Amino acid sequence: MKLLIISLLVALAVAEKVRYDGYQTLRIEPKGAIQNDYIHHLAETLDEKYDFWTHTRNGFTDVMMAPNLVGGFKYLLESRDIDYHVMIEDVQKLIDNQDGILPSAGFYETYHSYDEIQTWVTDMANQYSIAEEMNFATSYLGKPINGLKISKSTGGSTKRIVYFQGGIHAREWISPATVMYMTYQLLENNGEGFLDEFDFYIIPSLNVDGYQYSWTNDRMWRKTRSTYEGNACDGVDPNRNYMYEWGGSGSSSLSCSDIYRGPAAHSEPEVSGTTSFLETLKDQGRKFACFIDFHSYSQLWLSPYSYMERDAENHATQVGAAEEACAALQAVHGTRYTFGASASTLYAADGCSVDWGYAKLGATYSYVVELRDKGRYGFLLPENQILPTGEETYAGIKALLNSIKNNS
Ligand code: 0X9
Ligand code: ZN
Repeated sequence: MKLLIISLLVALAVAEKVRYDGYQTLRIEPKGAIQNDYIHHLAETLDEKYDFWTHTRNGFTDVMMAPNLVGGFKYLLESRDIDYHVMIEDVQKLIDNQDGILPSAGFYETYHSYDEIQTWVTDMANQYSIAEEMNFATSYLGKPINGLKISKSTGGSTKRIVYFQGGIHAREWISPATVMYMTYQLLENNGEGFLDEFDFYIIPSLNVDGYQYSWTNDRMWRKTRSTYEGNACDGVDPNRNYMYEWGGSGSSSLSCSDIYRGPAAHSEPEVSGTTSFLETLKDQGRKFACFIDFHSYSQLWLSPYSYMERDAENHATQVGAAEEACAALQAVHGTRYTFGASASTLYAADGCSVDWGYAKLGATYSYVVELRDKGRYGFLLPENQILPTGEETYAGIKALLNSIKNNS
């Protein structure tokens, strides 16, 4: 009987999961200003019903849609002579195939659940004397957002801070996986000589509620899991929730949008908690050298500003260091990244972490890094790419930190 109940419960839990059978992802490649403006307009007006995975101002846009919407959408594009192709035929098939390629995969060759990530944090802190477990914040659903401090200093440090965060967008699983791999490498290699210069603060998975939800209920979930009275949909895009130029045109006021900015800046405890943690360090007189928010996908290394096409005062320095990072990254497995200022390279997005890290926290080297791939798998990057992504990104980070070291 007990077994029956358990299997019924399991069946129910499985049945609850959102399925993406027959969902397609199209890659749209508009040409010229009229087509570009039209796609931009579609992304702004249809984004509650269609899932815009990514879009660039003057490049391609990837959009996922339910089977019943595919025909109409293709017709819309064809009638305007806009180029597109089907990038993913059946999203559910990719979700089903995503794991299980490596027969006896190691820890850094598989994706890990929220619980496993938090256990990993504790294990790292226990294993390495230079690592210390940190509770950065608590999520909307009351879960701890834990991470690590890596430092050689014992109290009263005046070293510049390097800060990494992963997993702000739930479905971008390669982000926490890469941050964990790099943290492990840093610990194994005793800080790679960087600990004389910097203290590291690292959060592998920031949006823990959303991440968990992407494991249990909806693989394509992006936002937090907060609920606000009067809102039709749950969740806020945490990367539109930062208190810098919050509430502009590169975000949405509609709760069902994937770029919903939330009812107020820092409404999300994941954002308010982690930013206050960092601000406290700043108030104690600490200087931030580097702030990186890891996302996927598109292979981009972007600096401020994001809220509009505007070059930061440190634009040349930022882009120069990003170029060095991307060259070192490419040298490992040949993976090509594009670098530049965020809004000019991608599209304007306000209330983003990269702008906050630069303008409010004062990190000269503030970036948003979009990891692999360029759309073949998108958010559903197979597990056999975790290790190579980790290796190349780590090489990029080391080059970046060396460049920061040499630049003052
Ligand atoms: O839109 C985002 O938050 C990031 N892309 S993602 O596909 N991972 O969601 C990029 C933010 C970078 N800033 C600009 N878009 N300007
Ligand atoms: Zn993202």
